[in-house]
Amino acid sequence: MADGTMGRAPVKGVQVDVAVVGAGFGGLYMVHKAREAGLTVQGFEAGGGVGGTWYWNRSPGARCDIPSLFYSFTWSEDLAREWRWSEKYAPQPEILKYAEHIADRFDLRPSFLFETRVESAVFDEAAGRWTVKTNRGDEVSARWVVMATGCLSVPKTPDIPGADRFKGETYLTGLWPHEGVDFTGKRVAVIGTGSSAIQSIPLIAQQAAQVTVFQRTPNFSLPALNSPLADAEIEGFLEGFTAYRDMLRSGQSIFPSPPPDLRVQGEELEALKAGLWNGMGLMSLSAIPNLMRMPDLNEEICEHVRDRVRQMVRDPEVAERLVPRGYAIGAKRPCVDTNYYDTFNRQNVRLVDLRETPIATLTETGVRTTAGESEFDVIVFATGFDAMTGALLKMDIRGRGGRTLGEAWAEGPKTYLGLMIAGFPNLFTVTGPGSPSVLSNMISSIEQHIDWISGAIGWADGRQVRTLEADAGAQEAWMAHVNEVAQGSLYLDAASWYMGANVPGKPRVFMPYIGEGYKIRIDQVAARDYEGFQTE
Ligand code: N01
Repeated sequence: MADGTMGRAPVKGVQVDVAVVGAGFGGLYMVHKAREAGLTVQGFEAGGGVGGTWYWNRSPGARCDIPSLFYSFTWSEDLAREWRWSEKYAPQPEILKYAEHIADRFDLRPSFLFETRVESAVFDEAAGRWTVKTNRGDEVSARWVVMATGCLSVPKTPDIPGADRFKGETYLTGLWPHEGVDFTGKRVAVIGTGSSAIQSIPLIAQQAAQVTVFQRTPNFSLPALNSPLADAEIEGFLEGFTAYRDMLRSGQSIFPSPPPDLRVQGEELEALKAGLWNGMGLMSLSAIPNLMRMPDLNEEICEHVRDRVRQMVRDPEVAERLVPRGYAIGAKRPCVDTNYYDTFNRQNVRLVDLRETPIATLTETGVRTTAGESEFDVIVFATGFDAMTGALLKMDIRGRGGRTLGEAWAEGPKTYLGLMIAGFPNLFTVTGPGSPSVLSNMISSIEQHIDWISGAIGWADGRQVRTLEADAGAQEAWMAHVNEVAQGSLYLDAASWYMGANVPGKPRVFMPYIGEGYKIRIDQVAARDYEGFQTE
């Protein structure tokens, strides 16, 4: 549903304190904080409603891979107490409703222009302001710009020969039709085996006549063991709410901080392995200390998971093809599934291993691999996103001296703390590269960043500071630190989207920050009058 901005006249000549790009969780909270501080704000959103990635990603089975109770904001205790999740892992429609509830509860929609894509943001050095332009002819001048554009919001164009030749139905998981898709009686190809595919394949297979899964790299997946949330679980969470919120605020949580340097073995290791099957998904993996720094330990866990896959899939040849190899568990984002492996025991599901028989081309009627051609009615591209930098680089962002963000990031993204970029004053990134971001609980990291950004704006405004900007030297030192802590980790060995490796031509740089105490560090920077930032 559009939010009433269709057919409107362009907004011109308006000056605001803050421009917010995106009406996902980050953009919604930022608008709330800015208004609470008495600032004028203009939000922009390409979609017809709020929700960001949860507005677009409506493919079957889409749901969060962090338990819902933790996939929640903590900044409003009232909100936490009045919102009720129905399942352990909330489905996409419910997460979207949560975003809509926040928008209504805090009356945030009037601050956004919907169906409006920001095309450029250009910094005027003389005025110390940004000019933001959109595809609807809007031109708004803002002192501050907050890019709440999401880390997984730009679906990758399928880089498959003949991708536009197929004449049947095609869908991208990241841009799913709002009215849904009826697969009944259809022959369906799914290309890709990341989280989006692993969540949707079991449901598509229940409906379609046949499903053929084209797998290039098998993924590690753990069972969600999803279930309705019992009252007692919700009450237990709410009883501990204040302590949980304080733990997040103090930066002492296991998410996003990795576990401490401990060696696990013997019974303790066996218990941690068993824990992978308890339905806590990614949280159970992150409970294994040093998983990403100890190759032997990691391989032991990989083999444990592989054995489980072999037990779940009846045909041993299919099982062997589904078993992930050649990279560490955790180095590509593991999935949390419902009946994924069991789906390959169905008569109507076939697996094509693209490592044995790569796709030669899509044809008008199907997919041709080196082993021959198969016909389909529908192709689902579950081929992923231009992650972390895609949405930012899609816009024409120009900082000091007219330098584009594309030029500044030609060798990969560079930020100070994942929050600001040298040469781009007064512009913030939410969960940007160089922060824990996609390796953390995103909603908690979004909350941390918006709190920090609001604090920085308040501090600068209180001192009549015209511009706040990451110092080039501080940024260089931070990036050196980000790279240093990543060295020796198993993340660097996998061709993952964390590394930009899934997008042809994208610089291969490990983008998230995996050091400890990130939140403590950014709070210290603020407490030291924004150490590492320059002001004018
Ligand atoms: O994308 P992906 P996704 N030919 O990049 C394959 C979040 N998310 O949308 O690995 C053939 O993981 C590609 O193969 P390979 C979550 O953070 C969360 O599934 O490059 N295959 C891979 O198998 C997740 O990690 C949820 O060899 C091609 C797949 O397509 C992130 O979003 C749900 C190909 C892409 O997998 C991205 O997930 C959904 C080609 N040309 C998503 N190009 C939750 O649970 C790509 N592939 C919260």
